[in-house]
Amino acid sequence: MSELGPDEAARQKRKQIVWQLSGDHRGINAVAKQANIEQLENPRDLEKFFRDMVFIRKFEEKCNVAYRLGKIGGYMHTYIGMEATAIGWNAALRPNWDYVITAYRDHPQPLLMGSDPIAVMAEIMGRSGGLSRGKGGSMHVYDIERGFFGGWGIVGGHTPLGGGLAFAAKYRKEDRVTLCYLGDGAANAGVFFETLNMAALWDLPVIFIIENNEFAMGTRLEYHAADTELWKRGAPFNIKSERLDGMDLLTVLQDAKRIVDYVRTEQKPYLVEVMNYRFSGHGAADNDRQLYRTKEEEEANYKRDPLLRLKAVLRERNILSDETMEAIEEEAENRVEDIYETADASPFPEPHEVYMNVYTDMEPEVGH
Ligand SMILES: Cc1ncc(C[n+]2csc(CCOP(=O)(O)OP(=O)(O)O)c2C)c(N)n1
Ligand SMILES: [Mg+2]
Repeated sequence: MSELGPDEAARQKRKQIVWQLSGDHRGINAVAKQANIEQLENPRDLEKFFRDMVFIRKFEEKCNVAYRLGKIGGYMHTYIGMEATAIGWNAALRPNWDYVITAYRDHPQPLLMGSDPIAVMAEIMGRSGGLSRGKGGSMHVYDIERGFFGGWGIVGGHTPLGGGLAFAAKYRKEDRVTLCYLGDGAANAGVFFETLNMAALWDLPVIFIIENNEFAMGTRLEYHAADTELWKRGAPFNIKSERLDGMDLLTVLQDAKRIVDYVRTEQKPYLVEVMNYRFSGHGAADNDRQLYRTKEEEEANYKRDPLLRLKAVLRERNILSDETMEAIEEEAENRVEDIYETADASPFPEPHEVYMNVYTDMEPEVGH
């Protein structure tokens, strides 16, 4: 038994799988040279995706700084390192029509779905200008107008809601697709299996995206899942399932489009296991990652960085020069600073608001 896990062989096997899926064994420049940009109607779209990815990365890096300054309270979990997954899947959706629901790594989705970034930042900072009026915080960003249904903290607990969204769409005869993201840890939750059963039974147009970032808090996949082949979770329910790469944006775009189109047309559920990796700790307060993973492992995964990969494609295929990419990064950094300053000027909710929008008819007690 190794120091980090009961099954070194399983880890090595997964590394092989991940390498093959993403072509990592060939090196990012070689992959970039052969990147399938022809799948895009307009290769210049890659510039937009690059801007999105840089913006999300800078936005969350700022969140990390703000958390350390005490400007953000409670729990906060970033999506840093996993951005290609949300960007690629979001691109396959119909804006302001399809539905998305996720757990608590929920900053990128509303940003991608068109929510006001100031309102996203203000929510994370617990301010009244936030999307949930500052009462949800980082884990409960929500923007119903855009079709973003949160932002949930109970592991696996939102998966039946994802099924419910798809049920509602089908019941109303609307051809909306629901993306229900969940983590590898959440894939063990009992309620997820019940949801799969009903989704299959009622042919619900929902895609369960299991983001296998290899950890549930400080617990490695082999320690928490009896079967680490998470894509097989759909098999007992006859749900079409597959394992996909989550780090290479071009690959994600292609897979996501194919599957979203299938689900919209066929009106059936789908399940994917997406291989990605979280670069940061579990949450902003997790600062001893070496308790459960080695520095060498982190270094190897930083080389799979979706942002580095996308930059390699833009450079190798002569879409953007290094200078232009640097300018875009600087622009995003300044934009994030402005967003942060504006959000910071928003007040905290009034104390009496704590009793609003909750299931109670209690009157606030004087002195509390
Ligand atoms: C039902 C429940 N049990 C335990 C927790 C504590 N908890 C919070 S996050 C987490 C790990 C979940 O890991 P995963 O689903 O892989 O998501 P990731 O954080 O990797 O995105 C746990 C156990 C919780 N929030 N809810
Ligand atoms: Mg995980």
